[in-house]
Amino acid sequence: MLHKRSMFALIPLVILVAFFAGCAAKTTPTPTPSPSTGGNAITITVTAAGMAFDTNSILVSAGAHVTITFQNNDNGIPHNMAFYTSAAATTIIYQGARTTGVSTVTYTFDAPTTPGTCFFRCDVHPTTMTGSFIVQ
Ligand SMILES: [Cu+2]
Repeated sequence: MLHKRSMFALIPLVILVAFFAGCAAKTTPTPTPSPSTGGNAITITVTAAGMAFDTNSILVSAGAHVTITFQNNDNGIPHNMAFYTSAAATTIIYQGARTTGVSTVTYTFDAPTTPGTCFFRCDVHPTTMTGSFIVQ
């Protein structure tokens, strides 16, 4: 009688162990999404030399994670890259730190999620160093 009762007591325990073993086997680790490895990342190099950018147009996808390597080759002269929603330069998208040449800085920011033609410039030379920041 005592032996029979022990057997019944064991059954739920066996089921419980089997249940947890099954869960563990079926559970696979879920990869953690990383913002920097999204399919919408772009890396650009822009050079400032002779008081000018080497490009007057930068094209990115909407919402792209943008990395810009900014090379300032003008010895002793500060430049930066700043991105605005329009040429009026009233609404900042991203304002890169000024850097005095010769130097290199890296800027990272997310492009607007709405397509459109925006604007970039050097804030130190806002009338001569300008370009279109095209979000598509
Ligand atoms: Cu400048």
